[in-house]
Amino acid sequence: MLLLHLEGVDEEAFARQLLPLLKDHRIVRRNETFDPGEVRYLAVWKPLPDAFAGLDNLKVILSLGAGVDALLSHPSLPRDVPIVRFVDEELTQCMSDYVLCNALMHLRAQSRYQKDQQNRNWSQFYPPPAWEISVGVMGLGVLGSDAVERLVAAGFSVRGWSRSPKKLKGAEIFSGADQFGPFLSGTDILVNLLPMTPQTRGILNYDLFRQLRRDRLKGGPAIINAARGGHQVEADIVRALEDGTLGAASLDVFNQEPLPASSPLWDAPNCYITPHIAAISNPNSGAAHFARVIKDFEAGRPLPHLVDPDRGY
Ligand code: NDP
Ligand code: OXD
Repeated sequence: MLLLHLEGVDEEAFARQLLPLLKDHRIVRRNETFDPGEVRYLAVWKPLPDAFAGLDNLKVILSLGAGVDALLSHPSLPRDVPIVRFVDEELTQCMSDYVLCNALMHLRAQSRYQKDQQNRNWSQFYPPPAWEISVGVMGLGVLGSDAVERLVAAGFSVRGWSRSPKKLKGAEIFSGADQFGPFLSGTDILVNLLPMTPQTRGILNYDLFRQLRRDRLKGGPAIINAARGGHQVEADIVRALEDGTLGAASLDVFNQEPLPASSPLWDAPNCYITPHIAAISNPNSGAAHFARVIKDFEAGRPLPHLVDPDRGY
């Protein structure tokens, strides 16, 4: 039996898509009557406090999110059940589209021209070619490494930073805490695609902003955060945008979502806010993913994209 616990997502659409793919399985939703002891698979998005209640025979947890921070911090998460996270071509494409769009916007001095237009001011300033601007990507997993590839193809100078060393074509790679400073000091546009872990919480703070390169991008360095709101210290972003430590910020994620109307981020200068839409897990690909994982598991094949709870992602 597969239980859908897709809080905030169209569960009915998922059930409809899954039915023909998993004909031999009973698919249940939380509001139906079923014996929780019979549930073998849990497909989950934003787990509620009772997400695991009575699920004593669970074999696999299928996360609809690429990020599993909410699952791993759940107090009732069964520790011995494997978690498979969502990895999907469309999700990856959309995330890289978001990163590229915002990096190009900062390269092409969009904040400046937007203000000039509002003031009916004709002032010619020629943005530099992409290769003069260095985009630094934090997190070089599924999403970060694709973003690097797309930024390299767009002509930027690209650098990346991750926990372990890597090789990515056309990019300079840094790893570990020792190389974080040198990574930041050559970065004009900083992209965050890290998972949310105790080590990465609050990483986007004022002290970090001061370490970014200041002399290339007119108006100051920019940040792009499409990972998790918990990565950013929002008061520090407002302060940095106001005092010019940062020239611009593109934010797709927030500490509290929806972003409260009272947040000073809404009015911060050159702050580009989107409502957690950089990349979405859609019912078509999500259902295909869940069905594939279950079928592979039942055929004795290894589970893909396994989360390591000790590592935190
Ligand atoms: P992956 O797990 O594939 O990659 C994580 C990367 O971060 C790895 O390169 C890893 O290093 C690196 N990393 C982890 N911890 C550290 C650390 N302490 N220091 C340096 N590097 C570290 O994740 P994905 O690329 O699939 O996704 C990244 C995040 O994007 C998700 O966790 C999720 O929060 C967010 N997301 C946001 C969406 C949105 O719509 N805004 C949509 C989808 C995802 P190493 O390679 O050495 O292991
Ligand atoms: C995810 C997200 O983690 O959409 O997949 O944020």
